[in-house]
Formats: sequence, structure tokens, C-alpha cells
Amino acid sequence: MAEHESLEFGKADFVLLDNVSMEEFMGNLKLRFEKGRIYSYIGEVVVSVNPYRAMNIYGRDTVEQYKGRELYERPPHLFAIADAAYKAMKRRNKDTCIVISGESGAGKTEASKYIMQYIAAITNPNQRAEVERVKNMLLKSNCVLEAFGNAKTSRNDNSSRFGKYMDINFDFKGDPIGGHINNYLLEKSRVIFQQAGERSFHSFYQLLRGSPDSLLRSLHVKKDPTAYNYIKVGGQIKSSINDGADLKAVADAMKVIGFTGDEVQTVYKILATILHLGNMTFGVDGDVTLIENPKLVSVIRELLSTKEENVEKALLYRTVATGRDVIEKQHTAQEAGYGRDALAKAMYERLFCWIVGRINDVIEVKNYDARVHGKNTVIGVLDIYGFEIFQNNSFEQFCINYCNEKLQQLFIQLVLKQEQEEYQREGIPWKHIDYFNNQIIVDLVEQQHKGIFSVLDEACMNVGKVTDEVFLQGLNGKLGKHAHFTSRKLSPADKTLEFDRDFRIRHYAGDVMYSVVGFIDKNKDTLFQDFKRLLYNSSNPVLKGMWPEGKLSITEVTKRPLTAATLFKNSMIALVENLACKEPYYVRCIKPNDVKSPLLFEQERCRHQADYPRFLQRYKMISEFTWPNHDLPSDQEAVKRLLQGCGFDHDVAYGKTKVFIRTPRTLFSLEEQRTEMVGRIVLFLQKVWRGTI
Ligand code: AD9
Ligand code: MG
Repeated sequence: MAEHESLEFGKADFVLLDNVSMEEFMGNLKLRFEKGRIYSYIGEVVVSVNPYRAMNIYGRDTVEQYKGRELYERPPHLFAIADAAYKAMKRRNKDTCIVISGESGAGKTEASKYIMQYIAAITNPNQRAEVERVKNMLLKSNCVLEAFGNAKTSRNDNSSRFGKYMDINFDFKGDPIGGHINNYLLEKSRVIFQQAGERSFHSFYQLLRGSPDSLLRSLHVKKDPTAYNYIKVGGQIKSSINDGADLKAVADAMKVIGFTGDEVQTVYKILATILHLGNMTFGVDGDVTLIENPKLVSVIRELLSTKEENVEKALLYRTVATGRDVIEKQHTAQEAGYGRDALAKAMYERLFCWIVGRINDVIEVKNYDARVHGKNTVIGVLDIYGFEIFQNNSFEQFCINYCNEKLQQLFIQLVLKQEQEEYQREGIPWKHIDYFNNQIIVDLVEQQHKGIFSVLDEACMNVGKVTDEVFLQGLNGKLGKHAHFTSRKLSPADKTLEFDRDFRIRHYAGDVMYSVVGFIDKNKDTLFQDFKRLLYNSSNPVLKGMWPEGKLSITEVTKRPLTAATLFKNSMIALVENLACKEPYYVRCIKPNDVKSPLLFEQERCRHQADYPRFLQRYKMISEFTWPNHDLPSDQEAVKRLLQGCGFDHDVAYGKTKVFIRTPRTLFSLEEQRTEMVGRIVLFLQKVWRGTI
């Protein structure tokens, strides 16, 4: 342990706490936090408490302090874990990953950026130009991705609305030579709707607030965000963010990354098109559906480089193939509104994925010959949306929370693996440790045929009108007996749940009530083919390139696309497989004002083990064999004797240097006995003092 960190800052590693009660844990965390120590360890896991203020602890001098040092040589810091992952990669040729977890607003994205910054700072001592280029791209990519993928929510002014996993590739010298970004499920429903107090993606406000008048004019947009239905729903236009200044930073970053002028212009045109679409309304005249603001059609036509009648037709009609005939079916006003929203969401999502793809094009490793240069190793950094409980939780929260369950499951598996290895090193047979394993919740969501995703997909496959209620009935039928699932039908007394609308999942991090409204639509994620063809037929090559499937004519489109749930599930399974084969390092981020649930598991971890002298020091008073001193040949023998005497022998395992305690109950019991004994000693001393004995 870093001996230069004095105890006035609390204990830097929670494993060193004398007492493992939640109170002491929290007390220590609070003490450290108040003294400006936002990082601590639980063993090798970094615990980070969001300071919500700028800290002067990420500069060049701090980097130098951590460079090449061992984890425990310096006070806890993100840089220490970044260095550990880097060293494992460089010295031992290991692929490593840094998994950053924690609820929304806890500081994951900031942590991921500091980690990347650290890696950039300690590499490329010879200032090779190509390596500098790659480093610059990797760092700049964050700014662009956040502009398009982050938004203000009620939890966080800069909340990631997509999951991100970034691989950084290194050459044999340990210098970054490229990278790759995987993005996961963007919360695209935000394009058309936000909860009260929230905003849409930053990009829209940046465009309106930061663009010169000439650009605004060419896009036919006004500076005022409240003029646009899609981005004013949440009513929260102002935020702590300086949109105008950010637009410039994003534009600069895009330029550095290599987006061409045409590409950037197309990005702006797409954003503007979406804003205009949101203001479009549909009406009926007799049996004809019509667009009530035809001026918008001509604006959109111009922005999309296509023909006015094509825009109008795609919005009002749907081409359907019936056998050999192809007919055009007019939408009702409601259907047209649905189509418009689907188009806006799809254009934004496609834009986002295209941006990630363009960044990948420039950062991908090129011309690396492993036979000449040796193995190309990787550090992966995972920064994904944190566990969310909102007032209103829908399909997106369901997916986000499932993703957090998957990561928790991976954490359990990997920690168990590490623990197992430690057991083996200590020469004791492996036995199961009894704590909550959330596999049961992962299965509840993803299991074939029985899981919630399967029930949802099944409901979506039904022909005819499928409603969200039908889906909920399916869940009730299949999951009625599941310990982590409930609904009003299954628990009639629970008035907080509405019939035909809500279900509740008992997640590892807490209970969440989901409303099924919109699940079917969001899962089907239908975008009429007509829109794909419209965009593919644009004379703007950048836009056209985003919609290759628009090439197919209606009779060629036969396959039913995979549902959003299935795509997400598959991407999560692939992510977990990828992480599982790397050496993991963990950062657990915590919000200082809402700390209860995420800590529970860590607490279990530090309860598990104690070396013999430490164990004796604490508990020797509860056994006649060890109090005040033992005469057994070793501390190990003494601990054995003590535990046998208390009847806990079955619940522990004896290692060479440590005793392992399986269930917290045993530890509580030991603690109780100790407290009782301390009480008796105090009483006794008092009596002696008063001379009453
Ligand atoms: V979410 O799941 O994407 O909604 P994150 O990513 O966990 O969430 P984020 O990193 O965005 O949270 O942090 C939220 C805010 O806390 C930041 O915008 C900063 O204002 C603040 N923050 C977080 N970490 C730090 C830090 N190390 N120093 C200073 C910080 N401020
Ligand atoms: Mg984030």
C-alpha cells in the first residue's frame, strides 16, 4: 500500500478496513471523498466517486508519477489501472480490457477519456508521426461521438445514449497504431421525443446555436430550437453545455479525422431535414391524405437532393407487392405520421453509424505484418450506458439494463475465476461461494423460447394487429412463476403496476417498472422500403452511400429483418465473448449522492478473506483457545481451532496464508460475538474501575 498516503485520508484500499460493515465502508468512502480523494481500491478494482468539479489530478506531473509504477506504489488513481493494463499488454503480450461500470452520471465516460489520455501520454517516446496521428484521431473521435450520441437526461447533462467499446491496437514497441470502435444501440427514440426536463442529442442544438447565419439560411432553419417540435418536447433547451462553442470543436475534430467538406455539409443537411420533418403535419381532404405544409416538402427535397414528388410520395404512400402486382397504398394521416417519425429516427441512427464507420476507416490498423512486427496487442475500453431507472421506463431502458446485467454477470464470472485461481495457489479445493448470481436475470431476458426477448419477438411475428398488451399477456403466461418478474395480473395487490401496461423486473441493482407501451413498434423497427429507396436515389453521393439497401426494388425485398431486440442481444453476446478472452481491469464509478446499491457486490468481495494474523487479531477474544494468546504451533492452527469451536468450520476454507469465509452470515456471526465480548470486557473494566468486583 502507498505508505505516503496517510490515514487522515481514510484507507485507500477497502480490503484493509478492520470492520467490513456497510457503515464503515461508506464512512471511509465519504472521508476520502471529502479530503479530495475520489479514487480508492477494492483489491484491484478502482472505485471512483464522481467529484462533480474539475480536479487538478490529471496533468503531466500526475502522469509521470504513475508511469511504469506498480498499482500499490502510488495512491489509487485511474492512471494506475491504465498503467497496469498497459504493462500487462506490453510486458506479457496480453490483450487486456478496462471495463467501466456504474449507474448513469457516475463518471464512466469521463473515466474512459482520462484512461485514453493517459495511454496517449505515456506512449510514442520517439514521436513517430504515424503514431501521433493515430493518437490524435482516437482522442478527437470522442468529441464527435459525444456530439451525436450524447444528450441531457434527468440523470446527466452529458449522458451517453449509446454503448461504446473501443479497441486500441499496439505494435510490438507498445505504441498505438490504430483502433476500432463498436457502438451499441443508440437510443434513437430520443430524436422524436424526450421526457420532461431532457433534451435531444447535442448535435441539433449545436447546429442551431453555433452555425453562422449563412449556413442556417442554406439549411432553411432558424436559430431558435423551440421552433422545432422534435427537439423541444422535453422543454429543456438550456443546459450547462455551451452548444455554440461545441459545434466549432466538433467541426474541427471532424476535419482532423478526415471528414470532407461535402460529408460535413451532408451531416448538417440530415440534421436539418430531421428538424423540418418534425414540423410536418398531415391532414385529410375527403379520402385523400395530404401534407399540410407543402413548403417543407420543397425544403426537404433540396436538402436531400431529390425530387419533390418523390418526397411527397414516400411520405404519403406505401408500395406493396401482392403476388406479382405492385400497388401503391395511401397512408392514413396517422400512418403517415408514424412513417415520418420512423424516417427521422432511421436517418439519425444511420448517420450515427456512418460517422462511427468513417472514424473506423481512418483509425483501423493498416499494413501491419505480424510476421515482421510481432503480435499486435489490444487494450479495449468499454464505456456503456449505465443502469437506468427513470420515472417512465421503456424498451430502451430495458435493453440498457439488460446490458448492465450481462456485464455484471461477466464481472461475477471473471472475479470467480480470479478467486478460483487464488484458491488453487493457496492449495485448497475450490468450493462454490454463495452470493447473488444474476445469471437468473440474464436468462429471464435472453433465454431461447422462454425469455422476454423471445416472447417479444414472437408477438411481433404475429400477423394482423399486434398490440403491446398481447405482448404483456404473453409474458404473464410464460413468466408467471419467475422470481424476478411480476405484473399486476400476477400480483393484484400491487397497485403501483397498471393492468395491461406494466411489468417489473427485479434487477441486481434494483427493481425497475417497465411500461410495455411502444415495445412492439420499437422492436419491429419498421422503416417503409419507400424511404430507403428515396434516400438511395438521392443525387448526393454521401447520402446515397448511407442507404445501400435502397437499391432493391419492392419485389426483391423478401427477408424479414432481425428485430431490434435480437440484434441487441446478439451484439451483447458478442461483446461479452470478446471481453471474456481478455485480461480484465475494472473501474466502478459511483455517484456520491446515491451510493447504496452498486456497492453491495464489492462489499461481499472484501468480506471474503483475511490473512491469519489479521483474523486472529480481530476475533481472538471470542475463543478460550486464542484469548489472550494461543499456544498452538501457528496462527493458522489457532484460527482453525477458533472456528471449530464456534461451529463455523464447514463454512470456511483454509489457505496457506489466508482464511476464506464463504457466507456473510458467518462473518456477521463472528462480528456479533466479538461485539458482545467487547461489551463484556468494557463492562468488566468498568466494574474493576469502580471496584465493584
Ligand atoms: V451515463 O451512463 O453515460 O448517463 P456516465 O458516463 O457514467 O453517465 P459521465 O462520465 O458523463 O457519466 O459524468 C457525468 C458528469 O460528471 C460529467 O459531465 C462531469 O461533469 C462530471 N464528472 C464525472 N467524472 C468526473 C471527474 N473525474 N472529474 C470532474 C467529473 N467531473
Ligand atoms: Mg457516459
